[in-house]
Amino acid sequence: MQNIHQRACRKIGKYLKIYSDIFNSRLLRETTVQRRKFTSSSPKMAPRNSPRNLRVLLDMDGVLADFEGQFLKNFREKYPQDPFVPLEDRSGFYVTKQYYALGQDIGTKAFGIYEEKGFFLSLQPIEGAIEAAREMADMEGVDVYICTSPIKKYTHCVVEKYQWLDKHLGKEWMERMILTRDKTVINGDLLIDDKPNITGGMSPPQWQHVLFTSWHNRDVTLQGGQVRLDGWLPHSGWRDILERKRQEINK
Ligand code: UMP
Ligand code: MG
Repeated sequence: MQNIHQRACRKIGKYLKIYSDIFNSRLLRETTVQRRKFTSSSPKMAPRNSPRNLRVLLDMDGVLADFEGQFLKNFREKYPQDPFVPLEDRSGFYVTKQYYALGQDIGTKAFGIYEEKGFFLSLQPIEGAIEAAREMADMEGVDVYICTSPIKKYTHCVVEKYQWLDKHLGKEWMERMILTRDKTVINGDLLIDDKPNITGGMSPPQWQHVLFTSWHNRDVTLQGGQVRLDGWLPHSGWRDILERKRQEINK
């Protein structure tokens, strides 16, 4: 009786051993596959200390497109009898604020100028801007994005900003477009923008502000980590600003 019992136990033990061998070998195979899966994707990851691309955010109005010049031209053509603010006398970011100071009705007329259909599409490129944007986008180690705020009355503005980019820089630039009323939450290394105080939900923002000189900000004192850029012509030094930042982020 005891013999039968011992034989049965040995048999069960043998089956258990076979089962555990199968189970362990499957487990081992799966783990190896998992490990292989992980290691096969790792060559795509950048090696630890390899330099990363510099991310540049480019504003449109006042940096690529001449908002101020077109505004004045249209205002004077539409309201030749009304007082206006010559570009040399512009101060403060909001052109409408300065026109409201000339009279409530003048301010309302000023608002209407850039809310009109066709205004944003008609803006002339700022001298050297298109060439600089193209060159920047072609630079190795530099990623360029357009970062622009539409007006609240967006009907024409939003679509015309896309059309403007398509017209002057081409279809492939649609991929670079960022439309936002809050630029502080956008991730970048440099923001090239003519607005002196850019505030929003993220304080401080991740980017360094390159203040692009415009009529309204000529006399503004730089603050925080701001640097100034006086236009897009070769002597303006935009390439040096980018190069310095690229070195800084890869230190
Ligand atoms: N803008 C106004 N009022 C002004 C001047 C400009 O609403 O007096 C708008 C025009 C642009 C926006 O859509 O502000 C400026 O956009 P950025 O250049 O900051 O992206
Ligand atoms: Mg601007």
